[in-house]
Amino acid sequence: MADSAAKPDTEELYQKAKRAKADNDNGGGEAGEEPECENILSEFKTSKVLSDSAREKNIFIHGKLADQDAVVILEKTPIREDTLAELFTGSKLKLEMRNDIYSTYRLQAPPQLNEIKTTVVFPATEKHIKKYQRQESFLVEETGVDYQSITLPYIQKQSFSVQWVHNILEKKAEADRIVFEDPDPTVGFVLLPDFKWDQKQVDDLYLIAITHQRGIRSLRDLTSEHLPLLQNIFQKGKEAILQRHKLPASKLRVYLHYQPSYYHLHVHFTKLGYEAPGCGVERAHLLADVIQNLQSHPEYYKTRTLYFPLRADDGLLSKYKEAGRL
Ligand code: M7G
Repeated sequence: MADSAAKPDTEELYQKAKRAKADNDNGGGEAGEEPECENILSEFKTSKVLSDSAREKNIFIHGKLADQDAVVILEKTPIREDTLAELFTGSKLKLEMRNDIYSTYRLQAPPQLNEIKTTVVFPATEKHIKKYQRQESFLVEETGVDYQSITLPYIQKQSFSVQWVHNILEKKAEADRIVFEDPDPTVGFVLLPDFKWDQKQVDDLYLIAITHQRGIRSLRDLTSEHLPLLQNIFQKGKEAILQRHKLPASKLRVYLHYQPSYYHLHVHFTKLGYEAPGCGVERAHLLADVIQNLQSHPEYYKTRTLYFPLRADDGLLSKYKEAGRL
């Protein structure tokens, strides 16, 4: 085995994957086929399962890649109606049991119909590892004053980097995935698939609209001044999704998270009926309600008490405990 000095660093690891992608793009590969990249996960060493769910068929793993912390999320994808014919004709079937009119099998599908959606966070920070760790949550009550004295100082020091957001806005990443863009610096935004969505079926449709305007951290920063921005995102986001995905506004759940994980204003567009993580009433605020609240009270979100869940080992929860607010 190679010693640690010979192991690839972060950049090298991604360059390896990129080189393999470029080789694939240039030569061979049938039209419409996605390029393969080198399997950087062959070097992944599992440290701990952070959480898993038999029902949701996913697993969140903390481990090491090139001696650095990484989080890998594996998720089985839904079975699509348009692949059924290929699934039935192209699979191997192994009988498990037969009893009267009942029988169960293990169906071994062709590899292209048996993919696992994989997300890699690398290098992962301590905060990423905590985010994916299954934990008990506690509901926090935050007044406007609490926000200023407890929450704001904490998030100014402790929040996740929004480099990935800037990369999208500056077309340094995911440019080919953009569904719609309004480039206006004040009311403009970029609409693109959330990385939780593999875009294979609309049943779990999930897009995010990211504002071009920087410096709006969250719901708390919004005032009636931002109504044109919010109305623009709502209107044009719905139109773009109707055009691209044939889903009318009556099938959409459009909302903001409070607290978000990333403090650069963005809006979630998900399919109604899809139980997206974080769509519960304790975290999701419908954009339609946000707009109405600001129309009737310009400083609504500066003054209201807001409620949100925090996980047991969230540093912000400790701040609320220290302040005797919990
Ligand atoms: P949030 O409300 O700040 O936090 O939403 P949450 O992750 O706790 O929901 C941020 C949204 O951006 C989430 O739905 C993420 O899945 C999504 N997201 C995060 N990252 C790092 C990326 C990314 O790199 N690309 C894309 N397209 N979406 C991302």
